Amino acid sequence: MGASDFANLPHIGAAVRRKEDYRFLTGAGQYTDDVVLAAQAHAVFVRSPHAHARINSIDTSAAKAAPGVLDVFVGTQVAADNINGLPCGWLITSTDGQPMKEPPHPILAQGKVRYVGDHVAMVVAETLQQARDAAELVAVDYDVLNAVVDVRDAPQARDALHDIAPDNHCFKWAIGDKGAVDSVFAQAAHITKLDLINNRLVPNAMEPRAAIGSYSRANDEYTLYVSNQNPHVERLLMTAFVMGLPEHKVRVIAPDVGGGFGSKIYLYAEDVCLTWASKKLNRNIKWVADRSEAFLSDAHGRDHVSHAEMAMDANGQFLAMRVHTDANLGAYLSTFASAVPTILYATLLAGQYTTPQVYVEVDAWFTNTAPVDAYRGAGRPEATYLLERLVSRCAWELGLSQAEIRRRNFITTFPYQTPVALQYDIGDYPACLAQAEQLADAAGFEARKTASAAKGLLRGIGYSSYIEACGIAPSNIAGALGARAGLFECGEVRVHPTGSVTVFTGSHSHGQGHETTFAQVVAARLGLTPDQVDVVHGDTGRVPFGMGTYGSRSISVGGAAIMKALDKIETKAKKIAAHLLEASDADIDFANGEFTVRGTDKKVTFGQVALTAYVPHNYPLDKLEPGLNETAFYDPTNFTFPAGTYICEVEVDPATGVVKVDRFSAVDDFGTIINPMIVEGQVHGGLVQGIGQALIENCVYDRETGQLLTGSFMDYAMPRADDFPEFKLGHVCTPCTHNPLGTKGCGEAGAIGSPPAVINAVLDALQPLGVKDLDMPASSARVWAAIQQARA
Ligand code: MCN
Repeated sequence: MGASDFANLPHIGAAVRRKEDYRFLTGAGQYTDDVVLAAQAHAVFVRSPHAHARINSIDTSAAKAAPGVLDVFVGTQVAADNINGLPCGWLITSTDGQPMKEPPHPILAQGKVRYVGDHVAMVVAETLQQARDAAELVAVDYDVLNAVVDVRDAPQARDALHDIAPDNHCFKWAIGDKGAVDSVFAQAAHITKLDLINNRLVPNAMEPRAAIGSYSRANDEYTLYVSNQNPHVERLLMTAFVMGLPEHKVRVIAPDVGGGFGSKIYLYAEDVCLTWASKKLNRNIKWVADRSEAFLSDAHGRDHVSHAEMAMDANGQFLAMRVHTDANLGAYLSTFASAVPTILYATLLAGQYTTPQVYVEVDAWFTNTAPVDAYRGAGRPEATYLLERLVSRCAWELGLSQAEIRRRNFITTFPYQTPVALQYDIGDYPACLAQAEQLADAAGFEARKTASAAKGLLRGIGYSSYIEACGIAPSNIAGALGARAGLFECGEVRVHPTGSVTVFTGSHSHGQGHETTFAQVVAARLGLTPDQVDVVHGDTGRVPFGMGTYGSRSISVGGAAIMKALDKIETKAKKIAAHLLEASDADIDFANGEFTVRGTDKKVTFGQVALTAYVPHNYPLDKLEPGLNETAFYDPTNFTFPAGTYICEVEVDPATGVVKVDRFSAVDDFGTIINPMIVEGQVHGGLVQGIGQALIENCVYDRETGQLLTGSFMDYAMPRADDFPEFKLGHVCTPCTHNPLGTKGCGEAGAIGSPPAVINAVLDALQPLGVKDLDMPASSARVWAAIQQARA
């Protein structure tokens, strides 16, 4: 079935209420901490209080003797049991042809700790309180070393983190033709330059990470319950790379998961420790992070320091761009850390524009901070922030409007090959901008600005035209770029004898509503209602295989795998129907849940066919197996390229520096939309995260000691509903050309497109005062300070 036929099916584009919400709203969800196994013990991790220190000794004797303690584990036992360190899933090759530096990432510290929160020991006791009390008794003798937390300080750090990276440098990577870019710059009529920082963020999923390790002596099998976004990947990494176990002996279950935003993609040390210790103690062992632990030990996001330049002709036509970025990787390489500031970042720097030449160079550094990895958007927010800030600055320097400079440079013919590897299949960027200006009432801005001025307030408008690559990705391209895994997805459609359906998907839902939207897809194809379709995910014991959820890939890759399985179901069901109707299967049509013989009024329902498949009394058994159950794997041929324009309007109080977001309009192109209500929710959530980054969220380590200064919600400001106006959303639809649903991912767009719109608006407001630059977050203190500095 083609994407345009699919878009016209019933239930597609319908705002079906989320099936999963009844469970969540009535407290019936099953999160990892809700799982209680027999004789469950509890683990507590002893974490480093220092950012960088040598471990002279660890004395666990008092802790082991404490009441209820089953054992205390340290790094030497890990090494003795040949448990490897955590692997990195993406190999980046430096410009000199050398592989990136991959220092060991032990699950319990061996000889050294490298960030505050690094894992030193695991205490297991009968009760949580006993484990906590005993953890206090673990005595660690440290020699404190100098710490480095800011990426700009990393090359000069007095004490390197890892022996194999004496200057803390992990890799230098580049894309584009430097020579060609430099020669365009040498002759350009105008060059705009910008230095900017993309602030470090803490993901803060509502449910902190949690895991239960379990071992069965009866069959020598492990089960790991874990709050995670991709259980099959977790299992693959843990078995094949870390523990050396056969995969079929480990089952990973990620039950209900209360948000992840990227931070639960990775294999973490705690997950391995619990699995390993469950066999050693022959006990089920639970660990649930408290919020302080989450701040310290979840992988963080962003943390780039960049310099960007755009070369233009006198009319504001972009001729070439060059960028240098220093990326903070934290203390160790997390699972996808190396892909974020490279493949997922630099390849997006052409944006929506025809810039013929782009050159990007990235230096990646180790620092004494928590590992940095993908966080909602992963590389693409960093690219969009840089590019869209630069583009608005170009406009201001040339005296053009923010809309006009974008319109002059938009790509309008597709497919479009960018100079940074990606090929966009389709889009309509001018249409998104035009609709966003209409929604935002851009024409009325000057009048509103005058009204604000009458109140003593400064009003500004900011534009951002983002593009992202999601639906990650073709395995062969990813492999050529360094991925150490495939990036397909798997779906199984199991039709039951009574005609209801269970779908098993390798995608994982942790807030995105898959149980509803995937059911809509199946119901649409088979002529059922979404209630007749159940969606199972998050269990390696039930789902055949999966690559999980990140990069807004689930509907476009996971959904497409289900579509392929549905094609197989339809083909087989038509054969059964043809037999029942005594016709040739070539003459059978299937629509609205009915099989008909073309040109006749003979028909049979999907339910009758399903029953026949399992009660094959009248059945072509000589040619066809009974049953109606199909599995498919889908590997996309390209990314999908959602794009849009966001317009933000702010009022700034020059006396206090307080920024109020007064209007926010977002027009996105997600191709065909399955469920507009869920998509709207995804965009709202993304916008809140992006605007949060732009205005208040900031993860700060002390530059001298390496202590995390923003380790609780008292110090790390999370956005709240009353920080925002009612968002105005609009859509343009250019269906993706290469997946059978025509969908493009929507899960990250809001977080990608919004930060530059906000900062551009604040800078626009502050222009009369001479403020030309501002880094995120534009907190009132920072804005006020920038105003004072400009006035001085
Ligand atoms: N959808 C749709 N029509 C489209 C595109 C998507 O109806 N054209 C629906 C999908 O069917 C799905 C939802 O929208 O129900 C999101 O789909 P998609 O864009 O494919 O993204 P994923 O499901 O793969 O979700 C991942 C994405 C990412 S990468 C992050 S990070 C993120 C996000 O989703 N983390 C989230 N949204 C989140 N939402 C919640 N509540 N919690 C998180 O941790």
